[in-house]
Amino acid sequence: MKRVLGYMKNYWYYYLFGIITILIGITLDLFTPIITGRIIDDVIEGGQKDIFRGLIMALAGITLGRAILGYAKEMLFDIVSSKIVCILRQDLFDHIQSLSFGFFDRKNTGELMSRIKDDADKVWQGINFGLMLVIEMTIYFIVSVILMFLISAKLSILAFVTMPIIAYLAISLEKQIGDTYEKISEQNATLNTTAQENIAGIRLVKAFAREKHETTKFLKHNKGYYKLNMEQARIWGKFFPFIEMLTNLLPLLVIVFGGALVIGEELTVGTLVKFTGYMYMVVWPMRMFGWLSNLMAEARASAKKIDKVFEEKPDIENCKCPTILDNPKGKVEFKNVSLDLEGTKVLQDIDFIIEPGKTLAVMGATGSGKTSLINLLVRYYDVSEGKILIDNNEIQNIDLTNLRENISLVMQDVFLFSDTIKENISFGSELMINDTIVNSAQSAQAHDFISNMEKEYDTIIGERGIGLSGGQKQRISIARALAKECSIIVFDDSTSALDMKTEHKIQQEIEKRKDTTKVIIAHRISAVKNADEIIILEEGKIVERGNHNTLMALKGRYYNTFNEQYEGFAV
Ligand code: DGT
Ligand code: MG
Repeated sequence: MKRVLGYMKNYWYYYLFGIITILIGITLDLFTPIITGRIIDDVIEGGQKDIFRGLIMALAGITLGRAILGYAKEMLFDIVSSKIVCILRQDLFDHIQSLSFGFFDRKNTGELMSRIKDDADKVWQGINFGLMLVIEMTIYFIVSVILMFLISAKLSILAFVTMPIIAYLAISLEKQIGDTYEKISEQNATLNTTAQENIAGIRLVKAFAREKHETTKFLKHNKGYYKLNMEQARIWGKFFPFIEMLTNLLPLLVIVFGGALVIGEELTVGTLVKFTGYMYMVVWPMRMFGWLSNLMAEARASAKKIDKVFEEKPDIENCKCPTILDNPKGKVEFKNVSLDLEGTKVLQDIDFIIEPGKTLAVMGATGSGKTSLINLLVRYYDVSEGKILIDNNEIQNIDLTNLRENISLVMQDVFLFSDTIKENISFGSELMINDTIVNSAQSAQAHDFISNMEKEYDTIIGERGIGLSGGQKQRISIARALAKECSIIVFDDSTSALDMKTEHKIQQEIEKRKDTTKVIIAHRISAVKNADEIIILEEGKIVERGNHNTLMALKGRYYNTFNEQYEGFAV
């Protein structure tokens, strides 16, 4: 909420103009009952026909003025609230971008989508017509009440008897609706998550013929959402008729008692009409009170939810005086590194040095900590113990962006954007020339299949690379990493979907990069055997290390893997 108020402060002049238009509008409105009163008292009863035209013209003028002011007011509030929510949404998106892996491990996509879209929309409603109406209603209410008292204190007291009851009903309504809205908003996030996950994983769902299971799951959340909405409608249903009844009763009471005052000649008919005119200006805000407080409660709740995301701080922070690596040589050093995640020892006492241009290969069973090693190198997580150094600089002291700019990573889980192949390889780097893109694709053995496509590098690939084979996706992600041209490149199980021949060709291309330090994570001996050092991980610890020959001579795990993979082949 504070954040939204801060943005609003920056645009105070829009609100000032908005309030001015509201004030002028209301002032014009206040003349309407006076004019109608005069038409009745002076023209109809008093027979002053000469002023009739003037009064009618004044009424027409007021109507026109109201229309123009109404338009200006709507526009002002629309513009300022859209501006503010646009900035809020952008800041929220940027903030989410800055958060660390740990945050995304805890949150799911659907929930964050709800914050960016639905909650921001609710805030928009609140600071747009919500706020506009609150200001308008309050002024209307106060001014009309004063004028009513000035005209007839007796009638006013009568009219206000019903007011505390309406206020009580509206406050109870707001509280109950507020509680339900909280649940509706949570359920909305769950519904979003369920739909998003199902659509993203639709192929898996179909492969396992689990459509029915997914439909049931969605139905459950959908029904929950429906029930909560019904609960909200029921609460409305419970209070609304009373509010309606009381606000309708008010004019009736005024006409009956006002009529009596007219008969008793305490009041003229014109004054009664004038009074009734102002009374309607009071009734309107009263009717809106419940609905408005509900709308504002929702906006407040959504703003609070957005604030919660803003309160999240990245676990991985940039160093206060960060070092910038200028053309690093690419020496990588792990010094007794350990990583604990939620009480699990994922890595323990990892120690190695890769000299610039050399290759380290990492092998190990699934879950042994290979990817975690890389997550530490690019600071997705920070080490629990030990140090990681690049060119003798501790990575915690290196500027975070600079660190990541200097490491090229082919992730195990290939991610491609629904964009052109060219965009996916250059990844938005406008400075990248076409030659770099094509050369990288050639090295990644992707150029041929890309050239065979109708639009070649301009072919748009579907979300996550739909329309491409697993191996094609891997090759594009390798091309993306090669195009980045860094002094350190990491391949996390990135040739697993390729045949041995293609894998070998890519390897040869990578080996040509003599100045690049390479980290290759793989399960196949063929992918690691040329490395300068091979380490074998087991439950987060290095259990064997050496090059191909020394490890073979050791006749340990590496040797056994070799025999399993090459059984029956003479190599
Ligand atoms: P792979 O890719 O299947 O061959 O396996 P690795 O060797 O790449 O395994 P890795 O590093 O992804 O995971 C090592 C262990 O760490 C595994 O037991 C799962 C655990 N782990 C990974 N990420 C997280 C996390 O975010 N939180 C917790 N608590 N544990 C994690
Ligand atoms: Mg892995």
